[in-house]
Amino acid sequence: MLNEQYRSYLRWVVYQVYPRSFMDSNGDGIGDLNGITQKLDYLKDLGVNALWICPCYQSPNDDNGYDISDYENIMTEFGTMADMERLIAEMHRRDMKLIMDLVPNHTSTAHRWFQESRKGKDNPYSDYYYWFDEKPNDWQSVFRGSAWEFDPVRGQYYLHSFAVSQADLNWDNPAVVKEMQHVVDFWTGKGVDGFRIDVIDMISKDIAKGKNAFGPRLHEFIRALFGRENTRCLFTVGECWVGEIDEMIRHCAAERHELSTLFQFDHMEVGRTGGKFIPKKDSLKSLRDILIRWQQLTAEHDLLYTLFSENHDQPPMISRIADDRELRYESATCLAAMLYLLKGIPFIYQGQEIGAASARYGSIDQFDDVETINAYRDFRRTMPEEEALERINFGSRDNARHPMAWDGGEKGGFTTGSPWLALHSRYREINVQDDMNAEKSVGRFYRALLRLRAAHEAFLDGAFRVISSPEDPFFIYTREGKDETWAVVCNFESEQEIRLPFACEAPALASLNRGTMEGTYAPYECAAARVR
Ligand code: TEU
Ligand code: CA
Repeated sequence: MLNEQYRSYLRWVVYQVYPRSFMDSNGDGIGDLNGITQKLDYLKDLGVNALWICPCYQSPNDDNGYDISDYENIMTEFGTMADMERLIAEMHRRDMKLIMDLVPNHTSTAHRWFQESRKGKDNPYSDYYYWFDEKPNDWQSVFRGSAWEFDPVRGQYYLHSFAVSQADLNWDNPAVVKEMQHVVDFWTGKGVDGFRIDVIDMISKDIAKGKNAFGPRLHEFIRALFGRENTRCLFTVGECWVGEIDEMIRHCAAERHELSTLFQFDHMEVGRTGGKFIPKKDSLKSLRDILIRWQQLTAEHDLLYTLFSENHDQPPMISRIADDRELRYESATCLAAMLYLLKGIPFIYQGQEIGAASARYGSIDQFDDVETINAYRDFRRTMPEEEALERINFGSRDNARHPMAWDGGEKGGFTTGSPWLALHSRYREINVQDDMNAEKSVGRFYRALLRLRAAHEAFLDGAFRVISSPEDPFFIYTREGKDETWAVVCNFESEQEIRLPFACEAPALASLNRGTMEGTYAPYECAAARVR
């Protein structure tokens, strides 16, 4: 049984904001904190009551804020600390929770700590990072190339698991633990309600044993951040690459006072193969089977599960395993019903609520993401431009980072200036205003779904039960609460005759007009009803 604090998180509906691309309030073409404040009522109306805001700390933006040069100051382009304090106050006035993005594994090489550390071996910051005379192994960066960079100032190699300018912090140095505890306390003091923690499993390494993550002190370090008296009250969600339930238990069992929950990424591999740039024919069936597994595992072990299908690193799911063209509305609403009526905490990525799809561009110059550009350079060593661009268009993180299109006007209602990244190639078709006015509106469906979910305890902590069979080309499940049971039907890519083993009321939620829960379902049609 989940404890009271964890059960309260089941009422959270989190919207992930990529601040650079959400709303520009001052015409410089870059999204900012005041732009988020301007849109709080839009988010409240959507049915959201918590925000996860990607890093907005001082940064040179080599990795768009995940390369931090000052954890306790706001990125110049995003505004001021006063703007952040106003955003927090305005959110709390609307009873919205704020989850900040903590990046404890690495800093920008522009950070004061790195600038001091590189000066030599005898200063207080010398061991804040990993320094070696020679490369101790052949580790590769996640963004390609060696993970070891020679620094001419210090005359040694330092570790960077990501971009060259993202130096990994040495957590075995107690001073680093203290610094990160201070960062958590600083933002908790500002009224922040929780943290999403970037690559949390990497903060403990064992270089001698070749482990760049899940090192021997991982849980000690996580507890050093969130197991303290003043931090146990925080909501914490780790970006973890755990594969098995026993690892998730070690991270998230309530009595361990480590993480409240985590992002489990098994389903992020659907629709692709051999890394993130090569598509693979796939369908919602793959997503369904993974969701079923983790619904059952987390229920069995009283763990909180995060319900998400995208984020700022992933191309939109409907472009990968559904139909983002002729059946874009049906695909987007089916994915929402399939995901967000399950047991867990909904995480909605900006644009998902209007059926955002992947973009397409004809030149690498229209991309920004460091991972994408490094991958393109790699591909061009062995393949023609056209094939390299095909891969980039499929897998680039920029697919999720185009400025939010609030309308189909000249700059998509995002800015009055020149947008930092090209507007989405389909923004005139996919934008908030046109969606809300459309006969089939993804946004209206999201509002109805989130209202239904919030109104019925069965969707918050009712038991999950699979009704459909593994070979069915659709997904039927129920949520059994104390007083009522609800059924959810999500059809996949082909028209199906669907029968249920129980009687239902008329659908309380339906993506297309239908009067009963049984009968013919159009491709990607979905519905939910109370079981009689
Ligand atoms: O991503 C961690 C991570 O594992 C990356 O490999 C990411 O999943 C990859 O881009 C997927 O192809 C986190 C952040 O979410 C990401 O935006 C940062 O670039 C990265 O850490 C470094 O901070
Ligand atoms: Ca701006």
